[in-house]
Amino acid sequence: MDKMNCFTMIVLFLLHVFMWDNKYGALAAQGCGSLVNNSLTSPGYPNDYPRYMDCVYSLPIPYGMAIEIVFADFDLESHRSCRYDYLSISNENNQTFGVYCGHKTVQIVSITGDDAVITFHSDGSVQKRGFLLFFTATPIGKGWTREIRER
Ligand SMILES: [Ca+2]
Repeated sequence: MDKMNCFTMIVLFLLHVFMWDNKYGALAAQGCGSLVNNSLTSPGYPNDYPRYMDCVYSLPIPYGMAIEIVFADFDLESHRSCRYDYLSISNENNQTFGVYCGHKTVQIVSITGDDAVITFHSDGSVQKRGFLLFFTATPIGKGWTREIRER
């Protein structure tokens, strides 16, 4: 094999690996799951979530209410600005209520707007157990967050 042929073979091989990786990502993204009985788990939970996941979940917020999300279990790859794996909580106007990663015990996030939008992303390495979230609709300003603060 001359040098040119060898180079072509390497390029074709790398292209193949890249495309396989992309295909894997697309397949994995189909396994995002959905909200069941006001709860949401990461793909594969309580086993480690797959790599290359991009999941978006949307939940309508009843008029005059806020949605409160309780982190019953939460363990994502840790990074100080959550650039690898993250859970992002926003509403339909892209108003962000928080971006989370690492290990968290019970934490409550309150969302207002028309829809709660939850986004989960994982990158190509280091997978963790993921999350178990619970959703509750409460009248605005009378949620658990406030009750805890007033105690
Ligand atoms: Ca990761």
